[in-house]
Amino acid sequence: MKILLTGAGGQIGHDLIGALVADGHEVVSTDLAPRPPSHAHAGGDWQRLDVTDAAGVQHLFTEVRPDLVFHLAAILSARGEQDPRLAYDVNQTGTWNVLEACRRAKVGRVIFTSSIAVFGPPPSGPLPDPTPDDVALHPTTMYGVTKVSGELLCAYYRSRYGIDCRGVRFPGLISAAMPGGGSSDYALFMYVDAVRKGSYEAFARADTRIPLMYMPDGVRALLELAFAKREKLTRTMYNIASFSPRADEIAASVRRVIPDAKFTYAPDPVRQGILDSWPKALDDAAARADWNWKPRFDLDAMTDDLIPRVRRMLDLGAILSH
Ligand code: AKB
Repeated sequence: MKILLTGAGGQIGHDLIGALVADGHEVVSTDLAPRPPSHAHAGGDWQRLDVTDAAGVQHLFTEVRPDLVFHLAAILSARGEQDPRLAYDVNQTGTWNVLEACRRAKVGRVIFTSSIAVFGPPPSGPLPDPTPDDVALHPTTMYGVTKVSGELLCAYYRSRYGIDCRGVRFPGLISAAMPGGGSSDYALFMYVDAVRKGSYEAFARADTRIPLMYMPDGVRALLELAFAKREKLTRTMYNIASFSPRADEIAASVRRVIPDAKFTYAPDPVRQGILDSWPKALDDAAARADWNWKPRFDLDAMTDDLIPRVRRMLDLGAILSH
């Protein structure tokens, strides 16, 4: 199958490209930036694409004519609060441009990567814990606002034009790749800085609890949803869940492997506010029922697998920078 990815230079693309190439697909990765050295191993073709450039998106999609598109390009929550206009342009206009190009290039299926950031505290009280798929959406960030809109656009293009657009609401994703501009990044930095410095001062409180997921489960979820039979799906967007540890529980899990690692907590008001607005845990019953979604990694299994990978990532980074 011919598969095109937008925003392939990010954290998800790093692992998704390799999985698609290994499965024998013809992969065209696109991003504003050239292929990063960290993605060099992944294979496939790499093309420059700015998703805010409607004509450029249209041209490339018509030229490539992919069967399936993974739309990953986005400005994440914390970066989006520094520059809401940029977040609007990339996430909102970019998604419109991608869906329009899919319609005109007759792309059959689009996978949209939504987020827990679509949720926010309703005026009537806190979010249900765990939070189900169908609650009123009150995002507090521009990232969340544009993800809600992206979900609605997907549903619109599905019913109006028959494009098979489907997606998942990702928890904070953790992998051996440097994240970029997310509020959930404290969780990954607890691993990265424990390995490279032996300590980390988190920008979140010790009792911060949000849904998290290890990237191998995240990539598998995208693949399973992308190739699920259409008649099995009862929804356009699905909550998916793995585990929801407090920050100090992540610290304890890291210290099982790196006993001397030290963690302190200095909450940043903006990012802590965003984290506090998100669900503590997700109810993913629909994904489990419709396409047999099930995570494989819990917190400690992720820690055991991730720390050696973070070590390799940092060693490779040191080699590349010399
Ligand atoms: C972020 O922190 O903005 C993202 C997300 C949870 O979607 N990682």
